[in-house]
Amino acid sequence: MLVDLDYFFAQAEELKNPSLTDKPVVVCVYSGRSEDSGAVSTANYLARKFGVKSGMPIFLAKRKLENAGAVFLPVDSEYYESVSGNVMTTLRDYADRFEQVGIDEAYLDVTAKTCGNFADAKVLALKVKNHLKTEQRLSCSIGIGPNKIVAKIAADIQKPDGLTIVEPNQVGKFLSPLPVARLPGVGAKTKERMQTLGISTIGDLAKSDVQKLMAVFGKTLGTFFHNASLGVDEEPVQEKEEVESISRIATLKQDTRDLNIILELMYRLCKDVYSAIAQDELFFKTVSIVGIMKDLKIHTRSRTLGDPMSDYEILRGTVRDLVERFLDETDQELRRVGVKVSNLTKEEKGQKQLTSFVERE
Ligand code: DCP
Ligand code: CA
Ligand code: CA
Repeated sequence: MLVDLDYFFAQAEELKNPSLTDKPVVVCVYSGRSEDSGAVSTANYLARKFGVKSGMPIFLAKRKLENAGAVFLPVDSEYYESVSGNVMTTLRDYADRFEQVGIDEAYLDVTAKTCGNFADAKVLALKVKNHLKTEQRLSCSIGIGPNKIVAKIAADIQKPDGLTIVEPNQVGKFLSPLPVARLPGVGAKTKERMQTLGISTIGDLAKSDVQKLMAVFGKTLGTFFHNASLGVDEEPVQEKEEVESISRIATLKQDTRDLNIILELMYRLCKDVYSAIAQDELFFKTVSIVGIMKDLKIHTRSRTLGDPMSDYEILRGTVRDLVERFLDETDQELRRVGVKVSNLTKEEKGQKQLTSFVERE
């Protein structure tokens, strides 16, 4: 079962302020360069009726919603994380095994709970929907299938407040008429390449020769597309490991290679990254910077420290050093910059080793 919250950021805003519910609501990532520069993160279904979509420039969304009484809001990530956390805690109890993917969706393996019976799975899904509706005032769409990929596509097919069930013997009939872009991993480029091969539906893909697909897309992707088109997916529902990295990225007010201007922004990103790791009581061992240049090329530089650290000054100093060295190596102006910490652990390895050393003595 795949559970995905409907128009999540915008729905969370409606939850915060119920008077928004009958208005078009657009949640925006403002780049800060000028008043309306930036992109739409998501919009409620009322705003979508006017053609507003995720990723669209804000000025275009404003144009489409002129005189519609629309509300434009900046993203409030911390709040969405907390809403998401509550939802995930609720969902977890309904699953034999649980896997959160992204902020607003999760896979629930309910095979044992339902004895593999799809009618029982439907009853369970209705319970989940009702639980989220009454206790958290949130609507979601659910897909149920014999595996993750079918469940995911099923959840996407009927929104908002959808429930789509695809039993094993219906998989072929369900998938074959759908456009290939419905498959996870098929973006605009892949879709175009498939089009040139005469493949427009998942059914077309299922009929294509797997050797030919591997020749065009490489072995891994070719095999994946072949299996996906047949609704074959052996991936288990699996609890994800701890977060692997924490990063923040931002756009400079103007393209520049002025060290002080760049550092001013990067230190702000360091603060954000630092507060996230401090909150989770994490230690970092690797510090990276990312620079997106005027020509949109992306460069990264990293340093791995001798020991896991939790010190703000070390983060800041390492970032400063990496930036200085990077500016030495390039003569281009920077457009966007980012800070990332990875190799995260819960405790200081150094201390642990010391303790076990003492014990062995
Ligand atoms: N998101 C974003 N930018 C994107 C896509 C998504 O910032 N290009 C954010 C905002 C979404 C959230 O991620 O609310 C979840 O993404 P979904 O793709 O699940 O989209 P929604 O939940 O907004 O809508 P839907 O009802 O179609 O699931
Ligand atoms: Ca969603
Ligand atoms: Ca989602």
